[in-house]
Amino acid sequence: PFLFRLLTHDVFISGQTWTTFIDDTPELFKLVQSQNRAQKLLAYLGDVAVNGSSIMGQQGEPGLKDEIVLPILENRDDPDGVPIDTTMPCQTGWRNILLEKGPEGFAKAVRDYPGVLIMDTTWRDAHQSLLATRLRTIDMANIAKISSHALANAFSLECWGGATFDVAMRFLYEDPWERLRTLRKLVPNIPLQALVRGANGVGYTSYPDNAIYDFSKRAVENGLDIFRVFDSLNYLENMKLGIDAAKKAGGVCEAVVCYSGDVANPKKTKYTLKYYLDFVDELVNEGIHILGIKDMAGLLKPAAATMLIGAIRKKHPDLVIHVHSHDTAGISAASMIAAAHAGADVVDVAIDSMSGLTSQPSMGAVCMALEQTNLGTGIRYSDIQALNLYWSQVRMLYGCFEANVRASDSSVFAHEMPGGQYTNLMFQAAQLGLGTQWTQIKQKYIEANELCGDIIKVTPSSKVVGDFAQWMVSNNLSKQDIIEKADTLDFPSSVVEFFQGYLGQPVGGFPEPLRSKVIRDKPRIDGRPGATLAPIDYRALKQELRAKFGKHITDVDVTSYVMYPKVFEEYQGFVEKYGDLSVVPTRYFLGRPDIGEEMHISIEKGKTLIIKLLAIGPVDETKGTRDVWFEVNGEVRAVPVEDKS
Ligand code: 3PY
Ligand code: ZN
Repeated sequence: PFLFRLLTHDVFISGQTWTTFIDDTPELFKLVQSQNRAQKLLAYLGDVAVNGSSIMGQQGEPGLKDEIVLPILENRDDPDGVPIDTTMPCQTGWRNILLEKGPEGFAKAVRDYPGVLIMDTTWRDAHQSLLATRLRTIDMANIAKISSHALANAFSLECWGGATFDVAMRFLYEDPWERLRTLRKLVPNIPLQALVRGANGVGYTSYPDNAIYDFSKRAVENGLDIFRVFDSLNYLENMKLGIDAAKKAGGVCEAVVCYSGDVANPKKTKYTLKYYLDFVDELVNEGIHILGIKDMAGLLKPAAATMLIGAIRKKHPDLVIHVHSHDTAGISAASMIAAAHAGADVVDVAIDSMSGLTSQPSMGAVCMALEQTNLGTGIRYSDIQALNLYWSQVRMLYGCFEANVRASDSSVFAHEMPGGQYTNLMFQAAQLGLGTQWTQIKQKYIEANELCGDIIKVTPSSKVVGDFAQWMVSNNLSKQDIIEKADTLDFPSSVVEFFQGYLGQPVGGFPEPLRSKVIRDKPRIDGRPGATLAPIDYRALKQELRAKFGKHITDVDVTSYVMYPKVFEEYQGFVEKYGDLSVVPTRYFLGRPDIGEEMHISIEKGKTLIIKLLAIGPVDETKGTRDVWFEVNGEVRAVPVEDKS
C-alpha cells in the first residue's frame, strides 16, 4: 500500500525532481525514510536470526533472555514511603558547582569537602576491564536517570574515552559522540569524565597537535566535563599537549601519574617515591586542576598508597588527589581506603556486580567502609543495592563477552599488566587452548618489559609489551636469545616503532645497544613524536568525507575519522546497510529471538516497532539465501538473508 501511495502521488507522477518532491511532501518522505529504516533493521535482525550475531569476541548467546527489571529508589524523606521519581533526571550534584564556579572553583570545592568522593567507572573502565569494552549505550541510558539520583553526590561518572571510542564504532556500530550526548542529557547533575591518552587522544599513536585540540573541544561541546589525561610513558612533553588541550577546551584537567613498581619496596629502584613526587611537581607546574594517580594494573598496595598519597598531600596541601586502581590481585578496596585516609579526595569504584577482579573495587564495599569513618561518600547503601539489581542483570546479559577471569591473581605484582589487557591476553591465550599458554605469556611479558627498559605499561605502551611477549612465546625466544640475536630478528612493528620513539621517550631513556639493533637504519625520534606531524586540514577533510559518505557527515564524524580512519569508514558502511542499530535492545542485537517472540524496538521518540519473527525459510540453493519472515506492527514482511553456514 505504501509503494502504491508513492507511485500514485501526483508529484511523483509529474516527474519533478526528487529533491523538490522531498521538500514539498515531507510527510511522505518521512514515511519513506521510516519504512527504509524498518527494512534495514529487519535485514540485521534477519541476519542474526539465520547466522547468529557476528560481533567480534562474542561466545555464544547473551546470558539473559528476559527484559531487564529497573530498580526503584527508596525515598528516605517521604513519610508515606513513596519512592523517588526517576522519570526525570536529578537536577542537583557536583556538576552544578562546576558550572557555577568553573574548573578551579570546582576543584577547590572538592578539596574542601569533608568526606571522600567517588568516581563510578561502571560505564567505562569496569566493562573495558571485564567485558571487552562491549557495553552498549542503550544499557547505560536505561539506568542513567536512576543513576543521576542514586549517585547524585558522586564526583563523576567515567563514561567515555579509553578503548570505548574505538570499540563503539569498530565492534558495536555505535557513534561514541551520540553516547556522550545521550548520557549528558540523562545525567545533567553529575560531571562526566573520560580517559584520554594525552598526545594519543583516544587512539594508539601520536596525532598532530591540532587533532588533540580539536578532539578535546568537541568532547566538551558534546557534554564532557573532566579529562583524565595520561601518557603511556609518563612523558611530560606528551602530557603538556593533552593538559593544554583539555584546559583550552574549557574542561576540568585531571592530569595523571601512571603508577608502576612499588614505592614501599626498597628493592624497586626505578619508580621511587622521589620519582613520583618530582613528576607531580612538573604536572602541578602545568596548572592542572586535579592530580590523578592511575594504577592501571592494581599494583598500589595499602602501605604504598599511604606513603605515596601521604607524601603528595604533605607537599601539596591544596591539590585535589584522585586515585584509581584495579582489583586484579584483590587488594584495591584496602588501597582505596588507605588512600582516602592518607588524604585522597576522590577514589574510583565500580558498582558491585561490575567490580572486582580486573575492574575497580566494589562501590558497596568502599562506600560502606568509609561510612564508618569520618570520610563518608554521601552515597546511600540502599541506592547502591538498587543500582546493583540492574547491573547484575546486565552482567549476565553480556556474559558472552566474559574473559572468564574467576579469581584474584597476585602475579600482577610481577608482570604489571593493566586490567583491560590482562583479560584480553588471557582470553586470547585460552582460545589457543594450551593450559600453560597463559603462564608463559605472563612470564614473557615480564621479560619483554625488562627488554624495553622497565617501562610504564598502559595503552599504547602496554600493547608494545604484550605484542613483544606474544611474539616471544610464538617464536620460542628467551630474553637472552633476543639480546644475542637482536640485529637479525624480525620484531613486531609496534616494538620497532616504540624503539624508534613513536610513543615518546620512556623514563630513563631507551636501553642500548638493543635500541640500535632493533631499529637499525630506520628513523629515530628523540623528542615529542607529534611535534613534527603536519596539522590536519579539517575543512578540506570534511568536504572529502561528505563527498564520500553524504551530507550527514558532521564535525565530530571528521574527528572520529581522524582518530580511526579505517574503522570510521567501515562503521559508515555498516550504518548504510543496517541503519542505526543502537536502538535495538542488547538481547536482540547479540542474540536470536525465539519464533513468535515480540521485540519492542523504539526507533525514534514516539515510534516503537513491534516486530515478531514468524519463520525462517529454506535455503535457496542458487542464491544461498533464506527468506526470513517478520511481522512488523501487524504487517508481514520478508527479507532475504545470506546463509553463512
Ligand atoms: C586505556 O587507555 O584504555 C586504559 O584503560 C588505560 O588504563
Ligand atoms: Zn583503569
